[in-house]
Amino acid sequence: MSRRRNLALGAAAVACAVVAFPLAATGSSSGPRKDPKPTWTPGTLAYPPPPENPQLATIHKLEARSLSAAARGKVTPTADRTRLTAVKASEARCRSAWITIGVRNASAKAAYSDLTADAGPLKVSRPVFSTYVPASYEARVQVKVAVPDAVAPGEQRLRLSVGRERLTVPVTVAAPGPGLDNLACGRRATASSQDASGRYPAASVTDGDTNGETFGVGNGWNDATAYKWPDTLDVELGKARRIGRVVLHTLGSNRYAVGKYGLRDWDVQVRANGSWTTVARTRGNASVRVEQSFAPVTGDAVRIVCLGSNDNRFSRVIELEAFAPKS
Ligand SMILES: [Ca+2]
Repeated sequence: MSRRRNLALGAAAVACAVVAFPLAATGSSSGPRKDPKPTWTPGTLAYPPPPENPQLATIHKLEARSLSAAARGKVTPTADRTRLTAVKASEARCRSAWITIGVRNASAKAAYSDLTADAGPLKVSRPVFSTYVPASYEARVQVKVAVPDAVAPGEQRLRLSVGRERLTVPVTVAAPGPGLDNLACGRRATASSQDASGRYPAASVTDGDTNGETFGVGNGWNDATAYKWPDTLDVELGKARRIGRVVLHTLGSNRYAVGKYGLRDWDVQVRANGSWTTVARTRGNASVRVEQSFAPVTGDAVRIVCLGSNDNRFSRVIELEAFAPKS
């Protein structure tokens, strides 16, 4: 299948993502012709206008049971975790953590809302998220919380606000102790092949950015040998390091579902004295983030041997992390 065909499929996926999102309420996978009518007041628009950057946000139907009595009838900030840890890593670009924040509209009317995110001395990649949210929906966006050089390990807070409604997420700035420092971050990454467009560089799998929403615009590797396996992705660690854990982030986003585009089967290998040894295996994966611990080994490079993806077409990896054992 040609590259042009591939891009066309990508465009179709975007169209489906926009047109079909009312289906999120029903869980249906039927095509656009069977879409239920929008439940919000359409006004002059057939569908709600997209958020500021549709590639970076997604809108979900609220789960009624998740609404506390206090939240009913309100527009409130949300976060996908109750606590965040950002390691003050040796490599500056990895002194950060990602979190998904959002605006939940539990009122009876659609709303335009400004979500503000303030983390004090920590830097939030997107301090203001302005979005339209239909009644009973939630709009979400991923943001990076970075730790500047001057901030010492300790406790900080991410404060989210929508109007008078507040949500605070504690943020632990951790020292890069054993098992916490990503040894792959900033290291040289190469692959058996990479897409010739330059938009899917292997080097981006060690840049500290795990956000799959920016796949295709520089973040994330895509190989160049469609339907051919295996593909390999190597990260040089610079010197022999003791490794006990690897985290692989494959493609999964609002635009590209992990169950369709994510890496499915792979081996993790470590190189010692020029020889590769398999230390972990994954089969049948459908998750964006896969963490694997194994008996600690010493090596100077980590390799992912890609054996299959969920569309059986290309290998796609957003980030690869390697850690020392925790003790
Ligand atoms: Ca990356």
